Order: sequence, then structure tokens, then C-alpha cells
Amino acid sequence: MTGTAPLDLLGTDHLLSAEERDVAATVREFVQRRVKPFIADWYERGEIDLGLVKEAGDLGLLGMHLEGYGCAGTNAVSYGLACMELEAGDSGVRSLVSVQGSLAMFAIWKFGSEEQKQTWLPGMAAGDLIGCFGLTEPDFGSNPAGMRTRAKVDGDEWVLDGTKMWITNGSVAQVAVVWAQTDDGIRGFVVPTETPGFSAPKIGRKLSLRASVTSELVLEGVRLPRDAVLPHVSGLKGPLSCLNEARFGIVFGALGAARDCLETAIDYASTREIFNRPLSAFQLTQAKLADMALELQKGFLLALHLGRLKDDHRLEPRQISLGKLNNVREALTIARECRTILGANGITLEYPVLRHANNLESVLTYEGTSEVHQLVIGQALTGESAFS
Ligand code: TGC
Ligand code: FAD
Repeated sequence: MTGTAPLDLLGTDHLLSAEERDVAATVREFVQRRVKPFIADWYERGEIDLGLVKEAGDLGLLGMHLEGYGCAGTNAVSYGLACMELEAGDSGVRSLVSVQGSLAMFAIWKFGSEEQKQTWLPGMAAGDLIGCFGLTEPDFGSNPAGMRTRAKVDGDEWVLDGTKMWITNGSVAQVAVVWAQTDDGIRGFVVPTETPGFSAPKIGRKLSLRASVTSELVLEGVRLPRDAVLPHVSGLKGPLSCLNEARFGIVFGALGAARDCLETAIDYASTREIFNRPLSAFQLTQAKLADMALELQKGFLLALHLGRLKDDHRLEPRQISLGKLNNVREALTIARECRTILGANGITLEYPVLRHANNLESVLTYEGTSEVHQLVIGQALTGESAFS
């Protein structure tokens, strides 16, 4: 069972290779065993079992679409399917894997020196080291070009000052990829989090993505050697290239949350008796279920198409924007609709639907808000940038 199965009315499973189906089945089993029995408690307590990181490393999920340095080197579709299965557990678990592999590891893998790669990537792939990715600042989220974090050369060293905000895994990371303004434009820095002047207070009181660590990064006179800079990129295209990778994972991932909601709603509707009949026998319920199954399957075809383009090295950022905008928006609509089918039971942690819906509010915002992706698509259609 892969893709949107068992809701796979279109038979999309046959569009996947045996290897892709194996990856999805392995991750689905992992989520069934290591996430689903515990996630309600983690969510309620606002924490996540960090033992998952090592286990995800053992399964080859960290940086799984990267080649070399202990990474599994799968194709993009397999990575997408893994994200889908992880997010069927919880968006926080998928986030942990995306930030590690697609943001922190990808930045080092793509733009790092050979020494940086050898130092960090094998440990990160194995799950022995956790990475985070610091782009957003308190006053610059959608517009990272305005960032105020600054790196200056002082003798043989860089000195970093600034604040990053909403950084996944910040407080639990051993290494942070931090983007900062320099005299040569925006550059990326590999920052061991034990460096004096670096701190990462946890952000609390979240109502979404509770099973995920979210932090502020504070850099006060953080001194790094000159070779801490990522040598092979300068400018905003550095971090934005990393975002392409993570956004691609979300195109698949959000569908996992939606699938889990829809499976739950169908199961609930078939056992819940209303007016002396199963809720699933009412036409209004069936219309809701049919519309949701349709959107889920359309979303999967879109994701798979983008995955095949990516494996063919033809995927463009504006196409990723189409996928992220559609699939997260539809997943959130499905989660909310499923919540109505569960009635009052739907508001509890006994069922996953409101947890998924709340998580998807974050997914709608991070990795480019819906509005940012609409504007990227608008620019592709009109040739006019609405950003500047
Ligand atoms: P603009 O002037 O258009 O471009 C600046 C330079 O960047 C290049 N570029 C890209 N390169 C690679 N991939 C892309 N998607 C790119 N988009 C643009 C562009 O070619 C140019 O290069 P060059 O060589 O000419 O200098 O940039 P802009 O300032 O107008 O901004 C465009 C905009 C708004 C789309 C961009 O800033 C944006 O995407 N903003 C959203 C920020 C965002 O998504 N932040 C996410 C932070 S990380 C996160 O949320 C992690 S969540 C945890 C999890 O994933 O689980
Ligand atoms: P703003 O940019 O202030 O946007 C506010 C509103 O204005 C939004 O609706 C937005 O769409 C809209 N808007 C913005 N520009 C325009 C425009 N031109 N026209 C019309 N409307 C516009 N960041 C990281 O760097 N690393 C991480 O690991 C990370 N993890 C995150 C984890 C969580 C749980 C969350 C919630 C966020 C995380 N982020 C991370 C930050 C995330 O990327 C930002 O929240 C996001 O980019 C939006 O920035 P903002 O919150 O400052 O909103």
C-alpha cells in the first residue's frame, strides 16, 4: 500500500516502481510503530521523542535523496513518498526530517567545502548530529532579503551578530546553518551550536506543530574561523535553493496528513450511528468523502508529476510553488472537513484530525506562505513581480 492507498480509486499505485513502493511501505510501518501510538501524548506535552532522529538515520531517511557522505541516494519520488508517510504520522515528524535533510544537510552538501561535508554530513545522515536552518528573522519572514543578521570579518575570523526566529530544531541542534549579510551579499555559515555567543531559546505556547521543537537563534559576537562560510554560493539564491528541496517534500507530505484524516473520517462515519443509520450512509456525508478523495488523488498526481520532473532535473521553482500552494491548501481543507464528520469527537486528541489541521496551519505558513506562492505563480503568468 503506497501513495494515497487504500483510498487510491485511480490506481496511482501502479505509477510507482517496486523500489518506491518499498520505501513507502517501510516508512509507513515505522510511523505505525514509532509515531502513531505516542503522538497524541507528545503533542499534548509539546515535545517529540528525539530518539526518532537516530532511528530515522538508521532507516536512511536523513538526507535520503542526497548522494555520498552516508546518504541513501534515493530518487526524488521516494523521498516524497517518505515525507508523505511521515506526515501521515504528524507534520512535526516530517518537519524534523525535512529540516535535517533538505535544509541543513542540503545546504552543506550543495554549497559546502569538502572539509565541511566530511565533518558534518555522515553524522547528520546517521542521526548522530541534528542540524537546523536559520533564515527567518523576527522582522523578515516572507522577505528574507531584508535580514539584519550580519557577519563581519575580523582578522582570521568571522563575527556573527543577529537573531533568527521560528527555527525548527534550533534548541536541540549541534549545528546551525545560518544565513547572514556580508560585504559580499548574503552568505551561509556553518555554526557549531556550542560556539560561545550562540544560544537558542525554545519558543513555547504553540497551538500548532506542538510535536516539534521551534526556537529563536541568538547570535551575540559569535566568532567562527574564516572557513566556516559556505564557499560555493552567495546571494539569496543560496537559501532559496535549499527551500526548493524542502518545499518539494511538503508537496507530498501534506497529502499524508490529509490521507490520515480521510481514513479516520471514513472509518468513523461507517461505525457512528446517526438517526438509526450509519453516518456513512447519508448522501451529504458521501458527497464530502467523494470530494475529499478526489482532491487527495489530484494532489497525489500533481506531486508525482513534480517528482518525475525533479528526477529528470527539469523541476522549476514556480512548479514547486504550484504544488506547495495546492497540496497544503487542499490538505488543510480536507482536515477541517473531516473534523466536521467526527463531530465533537473531532476536537479531541483521541483522533488525529484536529491535530493535523492545526499542524497544517504552520505548513501553510512556513516554506513560503500561500500568498508568497500565489505571487510566484502570478509573476510566472504576468511577468510582473509583486514583491518589489
Ligand atoms: P528575487 O529577487 O526574485 O531572487 C533573488 C535571487 O534568488 C533567486 N531565486 C531562487 N533561486 C533558487 N530557488 C528559488 N526558488 C528562487 N527564487 C529566486 C533569483 O534568481 C535571484 O538570483 P540572482 O542570482 O539573480 O541574485 O527575490 P525576492 O527578494 O524578490 O524574493 C522572492 C521570494 C519572496 C519568492 C522569496 O524571498 C521567498 O521565497 N520568500 C519566502 C521565504 C521562505 O519561504 N522562508 C522559509 C524559511 S525556512 C522554513 O520555513 C522551514 S520550515 C520547517 C520545515 O520545512 O519543516
Ligand atoms: P510575514 O512574512 O510577516 O507574513 C505575514 C502575512 O503577510 C502572511 O499572510 C504573508 O503571506 C503576507 N504577505 C507577505 N508578503 C506579502 C506580499 N508581498 N503580498 C501580500 N501578502 C504578503 N524559518 C526558518 O528559517 N527555519 C525554520 O526551520 C523554520 N521553521 C518554522 C517552523 C514553524 C512551526 C513555523 C510556524 C515557522 C517556521 N519558520 C522557519 C519561519 C517561516 O518560514 C516563516 O514564518 C514564513 O516564511 C512567514 O514569515 P512570517 O511568519 O514572518 O510572516
